[in-house]
Amino acid sequence: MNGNDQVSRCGYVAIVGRPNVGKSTLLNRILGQKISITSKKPQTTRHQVLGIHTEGATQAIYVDTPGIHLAQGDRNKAINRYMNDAATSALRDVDLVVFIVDRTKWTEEDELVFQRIEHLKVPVILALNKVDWLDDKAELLPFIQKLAARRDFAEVIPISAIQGDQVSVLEQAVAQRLPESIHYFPDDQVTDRSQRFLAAELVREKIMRSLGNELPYQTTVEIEQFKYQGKTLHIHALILVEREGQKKIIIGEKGERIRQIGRDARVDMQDAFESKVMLNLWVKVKRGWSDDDRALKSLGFDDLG
Ligand SMILES: Nc1nc2c(ncn2[C@@H]2O[C@H](COP(=O)(O)OP(=O)(O)OP(=O)(O)O)[C@@H](O)[C@H]2O)c(=O)[nH]1
Ligand SMILES: [Mg+2]
Repeated sequence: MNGNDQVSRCGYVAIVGRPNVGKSTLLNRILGQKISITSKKPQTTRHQVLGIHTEGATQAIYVDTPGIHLAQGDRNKAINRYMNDAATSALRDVDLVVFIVDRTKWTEEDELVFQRIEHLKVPVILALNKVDWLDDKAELLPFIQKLAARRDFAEVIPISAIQGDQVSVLEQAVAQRLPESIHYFPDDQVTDRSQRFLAAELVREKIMRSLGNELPYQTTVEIEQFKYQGKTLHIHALILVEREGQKKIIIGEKGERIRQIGRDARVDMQDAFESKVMLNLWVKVKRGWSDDDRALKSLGFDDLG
């Protein structure tokens, strides 16, 4: 597996934190490609996504997770329970945890995440993200001291996932703590997710990014066709919403919004799949999909280990 006499290392690294702190941005930055979608809105990631980063003799298998969030009102739906479970289950059997916070902002949801990692036996690295947005770096120290009084962190690293600052320091800190082991995945594999999954996610990302506050959470995407005809990849994606009115919003005035979503998604797909892509989008009302365990399962929300 490794051509020199370096020790072979491999292990699982959970990336956890409340919604919107930059977990998926960090994963994409480490891998140098987009495998997990990101947006300004909380609760963008819904599934566990593995990002496999192999460098020389070391293979770090990062687990991107949905942000752990409080159940309240509408958020106490089946899909929200699924997301919190997906995040929490990622903490089982990992070798290392990267706990991400947004600078020195500490909310009730950060506290909730912290309580889930507080007593873990594996090392936890604390990453303070978005420091490119921090005016006064002196703010970090008292914040770190307070947290470090509550649990021993293997390392505390201020980073900017979006600009890449200190991300290699974080990668090093991870690499040196991985157990000696053979690699679990082939060295050229970057994720456990299929291209179909990524295609659906890219459509959802554009929906998240182009719509107002509530609607994105009522939406999911199913890929109905994913096949090559000659050199062109033909993708048909079905956007499911909860209500008729939501369908109208996604389609937009004279279909303008859905065309824009399609154009943006297609650009990313061509990049990701290194192929010409023809993308067709449909919108359909499927009432109650987000609060119905059976419907969720049939839509692929059934991957909890
Ligand atoms: N300024 C700045 N913005 C960042 C940084 N990292 C992430 N962001 C932004 O923060 C927002 C949330 O990023 P995501 O990576 O989607 O966050 P997440 O933690 O995966 O969120 P969920 O999937 O909802 O749990 C996006 O708008 C990112 O561009 C950073 O280092 N600096
Ligand atoms: Mg995410």
